[in-house]
Amino acid sequence: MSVAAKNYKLPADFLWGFATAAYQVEGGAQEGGRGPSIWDTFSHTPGKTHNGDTGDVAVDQFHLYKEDVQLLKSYGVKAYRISLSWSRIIPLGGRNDPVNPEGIQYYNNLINELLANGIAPFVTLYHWDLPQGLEDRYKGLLNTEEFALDFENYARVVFGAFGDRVKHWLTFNEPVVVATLGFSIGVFAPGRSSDRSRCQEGDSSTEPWRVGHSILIAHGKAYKVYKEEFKPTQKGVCGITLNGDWPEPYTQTPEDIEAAQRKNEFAISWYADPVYLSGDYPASMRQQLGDRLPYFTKEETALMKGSSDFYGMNHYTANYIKHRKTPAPLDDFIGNVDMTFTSTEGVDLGPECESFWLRPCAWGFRKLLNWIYKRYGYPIYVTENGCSIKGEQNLPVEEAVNDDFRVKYFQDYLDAMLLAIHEDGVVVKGYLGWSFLDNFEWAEGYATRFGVTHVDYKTLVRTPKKSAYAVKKWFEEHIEA
Ligand code: PNW
Repeated sequence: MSVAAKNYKLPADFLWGFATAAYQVEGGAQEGGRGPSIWDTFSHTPGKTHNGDTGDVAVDQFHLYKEDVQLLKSYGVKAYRISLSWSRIIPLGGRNDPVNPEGIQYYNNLINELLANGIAPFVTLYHWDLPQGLEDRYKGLLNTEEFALDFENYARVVFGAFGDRVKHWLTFNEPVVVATLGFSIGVFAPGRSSDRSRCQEGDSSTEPWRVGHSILIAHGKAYKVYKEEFKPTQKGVCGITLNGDWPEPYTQTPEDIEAAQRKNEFAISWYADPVYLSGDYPASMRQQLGDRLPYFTKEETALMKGSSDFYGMNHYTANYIKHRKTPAPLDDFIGNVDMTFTSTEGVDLGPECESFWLRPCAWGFRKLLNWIYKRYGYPIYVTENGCSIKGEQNLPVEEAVNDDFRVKYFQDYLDAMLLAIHEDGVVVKGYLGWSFLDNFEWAEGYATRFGVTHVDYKTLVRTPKKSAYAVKKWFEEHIEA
């Protein structure tokens, strides 16, 4: 029977919508008293982003937010996920640095505009844009103690300023990506790696693990602030969001099955075990990394354990995972496995997208929802899911809006989620597609598009794509009245 024929429904309070992040959409980089972030510095460094693209203007949501809220409303969404630019709120970033009233005003305007139109803001505190001031002052994320104290202060400022109206909070977005792409491969800000052909500084064998530790401690402190100082009166929820692809064993040998499990532990449990399970890192990571992986003190373990009200899940794709016989290299961060998109029979997991790392594979979503729910048992909010389309950036707008490839991606993934909920008993409370708008796709600049809304980067004109209406229709058909 087709999924549609089963007539499964989601409850009326299922929170769905689309997501973006500050540096990818806001622009206004030099306006409203905003201080620079490490992504300003990185994107302005020659050779770091495709075509030298930057987020200086991005899609200018800073000025066009009212128009964007109307567009969101026309899509029928119940929630919009945004992130706050820390350096717009505290331009230098630190706990003794001044708060910028214009920054607070901008987010008040956006949040109020959303609420006035019946849309709930789902707000991330850290989507990769560390204030440059903190990078300069003490090397940012590499300094666990200073970073955690400054993040705690920033969190207190924003919960206090917006928490009367914001009921869904995320501390960090995808800490694995921050730690590995920023500090092992060096292709994301601040661009550190042992590879001297690409980066002047960095140590891929130790820094990613230190950075991950800093994020966890900072997250724990911010969660504690919310729980103790704000939650009793504001009554919202606060969590962290972790990315993960589904690791399918390449063969059914015990070695490949174990390798796939280990890959998931390096990608997900690195953060999820401390937060949702044991307060400590998984054994497989300790075994491979030894003392390069930091240790939690007793107090820190207590701080970690249970420090999230839900599981925030970003998910895009799947991989086949093969056991590796050779010892793990010092810069390995995926559990010493080999990854491929092609099965033993030579069949690909899914068709190519513009992003080299992404192949649509909806059954992997269902499997990962199950894996996460079984291991951690927390209600899940899917906080990102979506795809780029190969060559979409070369199409004129009239053709780009006919994004049937993306329509199919969303329908398949949403159907897979529905089956996980109804047939496997996974608890999912919300779904936010990536992305509301085409936007600054980090090192890939504006060349890779993920939006359900086309943006003409010259005129900043927004045009809805088919996928926006397909997602709207899917939820209309699947949410109880
Ligand atoms: C996520 N990878 O990033 C981010 O949260 C978004 O800001 C981003 O635009 C979106 O996914 C699409 O890329 C990722 O290389 C970046 O595997 C890179 C990877 C995965 C996720």
